Amino acid sequence: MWNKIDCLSDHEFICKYATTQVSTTLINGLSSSTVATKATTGHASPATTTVYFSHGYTQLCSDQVKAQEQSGNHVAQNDSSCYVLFQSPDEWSPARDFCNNSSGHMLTINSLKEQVFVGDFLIHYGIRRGVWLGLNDLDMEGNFTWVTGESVTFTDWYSHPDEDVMNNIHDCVEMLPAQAGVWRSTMCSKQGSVSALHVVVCEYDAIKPIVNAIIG
Ligand SMILES: [Ca+2]
Ligand SMILES: [Ca+2]
Repeated sequence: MWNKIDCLSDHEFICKYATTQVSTTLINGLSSSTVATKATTGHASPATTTVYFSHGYTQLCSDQVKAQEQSGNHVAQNDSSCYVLFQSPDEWSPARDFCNNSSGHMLTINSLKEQVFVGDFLIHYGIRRGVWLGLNDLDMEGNFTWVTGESVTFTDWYSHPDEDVMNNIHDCVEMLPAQAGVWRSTMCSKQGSVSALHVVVCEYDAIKPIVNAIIG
């Protein structure tokens, strides 16, 4: 029940604040210097840039992803995604199905920040081989799309697309961590003596934390 009373009398009071979503960038405590460097130079150099990947931070990953970490697979979390590194399957289509069947999807790079983070993650664990991206032009030559249906908002092609991308043999895309994480179109599967040996990164949604900010 409410009651009208003199405004000068002593009372307890309660303050109400808006609910705030935690910025995972702040949780990670990471700097943006790597992103700035890459934006300036075109490609980040792992030898000279700040490490953006925060080793061991997986608190916002699902129990399923944490179980992968317990099994010995390398796991990382950044912003709204968690990433798990697998050494197989080697060919693109089985790798895509493998990620889908584990309630995730093949790695999609949607921003410069994600590109730098994943590049640092791979370098941290000494990955030199090509890493499959969930990007392909299997349906229409030259029209590259993500397996998730996400818009293509960022690319980091190794060379001019006309030189390397627009052909009917190279319909899948790999990231090359040993070459500053640049992307290159390549064959989706083993052809003759050419191996399709690749590393697979599956991407999963991270848990979105909600905290109530309580001030003084
Ligand atoms: Ca992504
Ligand atoms: Ca193609």
